[in-house]
Amino acid sequence: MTMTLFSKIILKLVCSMMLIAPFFVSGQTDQHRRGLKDYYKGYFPVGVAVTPRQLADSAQKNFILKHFNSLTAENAMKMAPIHPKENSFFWTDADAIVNFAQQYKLKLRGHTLCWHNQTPRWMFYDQAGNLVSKEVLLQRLKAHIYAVVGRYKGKVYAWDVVNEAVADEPDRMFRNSLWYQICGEDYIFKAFQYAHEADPKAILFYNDYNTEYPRKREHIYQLLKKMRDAGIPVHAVGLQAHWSITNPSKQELESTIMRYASLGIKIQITELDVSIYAKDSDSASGFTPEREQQQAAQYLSIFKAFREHRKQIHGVTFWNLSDRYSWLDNFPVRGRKNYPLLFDAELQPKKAYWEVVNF
Ligand code: HAH
Repeated sequence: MTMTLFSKIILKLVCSMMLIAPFFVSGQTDQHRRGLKDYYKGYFPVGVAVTPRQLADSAQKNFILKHFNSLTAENAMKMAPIHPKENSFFWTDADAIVNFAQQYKLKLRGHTLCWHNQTPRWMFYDQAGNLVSKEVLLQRLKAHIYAVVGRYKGKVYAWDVVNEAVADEPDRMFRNSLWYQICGEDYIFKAFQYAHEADPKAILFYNDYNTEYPRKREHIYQLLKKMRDAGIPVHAVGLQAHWSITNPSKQELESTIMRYASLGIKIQITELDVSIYAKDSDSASGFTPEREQQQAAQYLSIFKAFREHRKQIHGVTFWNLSDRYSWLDNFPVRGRKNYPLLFDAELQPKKAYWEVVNF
């Protein structure tokens, strides 16, 4: 049956009215309904670091569900909070985050199994107060990883197994932590082996910051290459991405992505924020219009790079939800507030947000 041109036009009009009608009815535009995760569907999951208290607050909970499809526990899975004494674990907070992710079908990254910070003192000392031997420390590390990874097996799909083991000093390969002093570099390899034994399906990450600085980038590359060549189960690298309005440049970021990708491993952006202070010594604080503009431009540039490298980038996670609270408040400068995220303290999208979603 053929339709007249007139009836075709009428049909088209009716159909398009039906499509847009719901927005009129609910008074909502596309911009209101869609969250970050929706704009980046087809690119990568978009995640956020959370506390159990945020998930229990209904406004923040709904806001999280609108914008994000992946979570990381900001602190709850770290060694000191979750394993305060050798024979006691504190699961309550981590369980709350895991249950939330299960309930709402969000991806969940585990952070972190072995780090020099937020590690309980008992880990390194015996009852007499002396440092333990390498054998004892590795045994304790294994027990820790088996317990935590084992408990969340099948629920945490990716683990930051080792965090920040590479040194900041350009002439030094490994951070001189107690882990390193007692075990040498072996603790890094062992941590990956234990994690793989505890959950053979989990994607295992080496995670670090300042991954774009040329010397540190090469040191991390060498560590990853050594592990890959030795058959150690490291599957991915996490770029923390604690960046600023001036760092990194798009070109520095792109060469970093390509350098790590050349190892045949996956990359995720694991702890993204863009500090409004170019330097730690910037003491004149405050979210000035100029900084707001620079931050929007930096977010535009890095998300453009992420989209262009979608084949390499397997996830982007923000480190905190909004400028209401960031770990960068008071760090590294005491008394200095930062505004590093896409949403302001009232959870409203900032200029930078629109730069990230308008493409
Ligand atoms: C990250 N370190 C950690 O991975 C994360 O667990 C924590 O919540 C915040 C930031 C970044 C870092 C640091 O802690 C100290 C100095 C430089 C960078």
